[in-house]
Amino acid sequence: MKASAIANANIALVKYWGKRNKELMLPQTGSVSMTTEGLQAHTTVEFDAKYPEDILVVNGKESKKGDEEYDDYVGLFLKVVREKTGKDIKAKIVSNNNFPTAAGLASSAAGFAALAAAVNKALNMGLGEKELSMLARRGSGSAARSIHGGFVEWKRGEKEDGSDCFAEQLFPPEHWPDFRMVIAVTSKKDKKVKSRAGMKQSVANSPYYAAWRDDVVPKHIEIMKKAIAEKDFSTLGQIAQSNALMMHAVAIATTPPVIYWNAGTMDIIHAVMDWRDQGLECYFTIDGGPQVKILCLEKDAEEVKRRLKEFEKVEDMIVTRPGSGAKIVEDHLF
Ligand code: 2P0
Repeated sequence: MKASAIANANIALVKYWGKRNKELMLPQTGSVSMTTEGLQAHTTVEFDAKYPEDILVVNGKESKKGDEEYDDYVGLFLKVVREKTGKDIKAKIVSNNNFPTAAGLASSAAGFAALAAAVNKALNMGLGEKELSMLARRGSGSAARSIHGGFVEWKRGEKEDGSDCFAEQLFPPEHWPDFRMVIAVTSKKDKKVKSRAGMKQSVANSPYYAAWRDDVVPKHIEIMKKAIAEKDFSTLGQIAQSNALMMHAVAIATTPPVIYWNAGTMDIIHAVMDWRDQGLECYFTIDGGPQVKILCLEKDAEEVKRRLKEFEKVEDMIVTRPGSGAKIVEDHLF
């Protein structure tokens, strides 16, 4: 009853910001993402009666029942697994990320996609990709998307029980091999407001929430899917950038305000717009943290990197491309 899996983080091109059902982790809207290559979580899980209680070790930091990290995330997820399988054996979980956690690099997406895949194998649950996506969703909404590689749509679904709420691959990574994201890391510190809390507040009181949910996202999803299918980079970039700004407008207008940007974020936003005016075609997107992800094509990635290097506030740069979905590996972490 031991298994390991790896999964990559995904970056949303049309964002998920808000739930309609907290327990089942059902989103207010659908979303579209790209699974990255190499921004990876590697997770090993073992269910064994020798463990008196669940133990979680993420990037070397241990937590268990009573700790926020366990209670609010993995503890809730294991409860779902135990309800589904009827097995109440305790587990040890070890997970490592090769990128900064909790700073807007979607660490929970990669982590829960890897954990869901590993648990499916360890407990012999026999879940197919659709069910696996729904299981990952119960750990963290965006994890539903990291089950798949390439370009992915997480469907909102209509049913109250969540049985039509899962992610599907739109196109595999090979569809667009010269697509790139250059991630400018402007801070490696943990963010103050987790996405989960921020989006909850936005649904509750952002005056722009209804417009985001009813007007913006459904329209952006349709345009985005067509742009991906046609490899229309200009349309994809414009919509991704506009969608990110609108999500942040919703968040910023929340009480208390949810502001993820720092001074470095702002500098890069302006720079990217200037570069585009000068003929370097690139666009930005930003998630629940201060990092800026710059979308470009392979031919321009080196130039984007070269220009970013001139920013003192850029602590690190990561270049990624469309990557693969969650997979089982034989390499156990303990
Ligand atoms: C996204 N984000 O679509 C959006 C954009 C952040 C900004 O999904 O509560 O960690 O675990 O479902 O998935 C981050 O939120 O939140 C996220 P939960 P999650 O990528």
